[in-house]
Amino acid sequence: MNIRTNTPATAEMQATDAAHHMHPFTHGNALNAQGTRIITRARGVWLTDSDGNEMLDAMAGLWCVNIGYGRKELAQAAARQMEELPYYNTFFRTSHPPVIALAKRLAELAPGDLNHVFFAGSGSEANDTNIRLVRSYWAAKGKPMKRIIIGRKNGYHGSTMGAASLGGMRAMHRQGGLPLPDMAHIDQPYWYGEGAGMDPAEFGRQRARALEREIAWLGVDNVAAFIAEPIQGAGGVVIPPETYWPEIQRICDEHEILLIADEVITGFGRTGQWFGSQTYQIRPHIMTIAKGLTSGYVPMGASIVCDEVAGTINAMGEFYHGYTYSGHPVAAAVALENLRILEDEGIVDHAREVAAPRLAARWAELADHPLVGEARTMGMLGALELTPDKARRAPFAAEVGTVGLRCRDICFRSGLVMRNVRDSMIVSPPLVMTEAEVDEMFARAVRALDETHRVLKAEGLMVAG
Ligand code: PXG
Repeated sequence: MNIRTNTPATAEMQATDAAHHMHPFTHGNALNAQGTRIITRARGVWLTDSDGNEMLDAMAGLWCVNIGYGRKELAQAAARQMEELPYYNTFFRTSHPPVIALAKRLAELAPGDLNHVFFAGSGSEANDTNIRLVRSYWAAKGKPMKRIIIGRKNGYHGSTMGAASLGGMRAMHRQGGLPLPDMAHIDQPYWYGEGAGMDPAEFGRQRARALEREIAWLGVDNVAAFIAEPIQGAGGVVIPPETYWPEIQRICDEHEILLIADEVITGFGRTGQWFGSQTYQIRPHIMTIAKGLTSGYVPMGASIVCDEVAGTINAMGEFYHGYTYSGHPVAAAVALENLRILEDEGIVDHAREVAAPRLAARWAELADHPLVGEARTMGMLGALELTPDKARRAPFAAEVGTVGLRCRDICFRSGLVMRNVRDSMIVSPPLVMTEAEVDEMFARAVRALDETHRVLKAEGLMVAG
């Protein structure tokens, strides 16, 4: 444990933070009693806090810093654009060079005929755009009844009213009267958690066919679209069985259902291809992007839309939708520079051929740890399912999340940002990680798991529920 006691400067910032800053996804009073960790600098895959502690960031911020921290080229691109044209909108028959270049670049990178980009400020906003796009599309096609969008339980699509409704997070729905009308949610392809005893391939097919059943139940004339993350991120890095996506694709093809791939996490190299849709050979009509689009250096999200949907929307008259910051020039300039770096430095290839295989190999070793029920990876995403009973892969007797949170705190204290979802631990590191850095991440994970195991035993928490 290399944590030093808080300096007076840190304590003062913590007090001010507690007094005035409301944090996202946080129990405010609990946090304020404990105090925040204040991150002051970052380089490569390393974070530094206000007391000088260094931490290896196995989460790439919040799944977004794909090219790593501290790339001056992005700062320079932002500065140049701010001096040239810091802001202009794209509403009233106006456009500007960076947004034009970025739309073209994204159309080139995105698979199939995803050739048209509607810009937003975040992934949530982009998904709100998608709700309006797909409903407007069907209305323009003379089928205004096709309004229902099917998502998945434990899916995550953002935190606005619309995006949270698409998502299947029950705790979020309970706050604020969600989901909005005309949203439905099917079961997720979470084999470890929900497929016990079943062959994974069969489980994958079964969970995909839940979509077909739901469409039949709701009536195909009422269903506009299905939205899903190629791999669920916030839900706990749920990697679907290989049978899942081909079956989903078949169902969407056979029924008149638009497919929205939410690539906010899986985009821009995370799975070893530019997009998760390529990894899983999905042919979406719309793709949601954000995060890795700018490597998180500035906020930006977008919907990349296929020829048919964009053509219909463009022809229907005015689409009454847009954000002040749709296609913000500074964000667009930063995104372009980020994409240039990803491409020129072969970072997606590096992720696929160097970093991800190393992560997969080291992660597989963790499967032997007495606390680990399953260790899985896909590209630069990984999860560890913690269990008190390896043989039965049983859950803990303690309230769900108790052990995960314990482990997360121990990770942080031992210089590793690896976070928990329920009682699983997840990683999504910068794609630029070297093999040595993957090894360092692994070594820190082992130390943290050992320490967690020791603490759980000492406190009598290694008990199955
Ligand atoms: N779709 C997906 C798949 C996401 O992961 C969003 C949409 C929303 O993007 P914005 O930019 O509006 O946040 C996300 C965001 C977590 C966590 O705890 C994950 C996200 C956001 C906040 C927390 O893992 N993902």
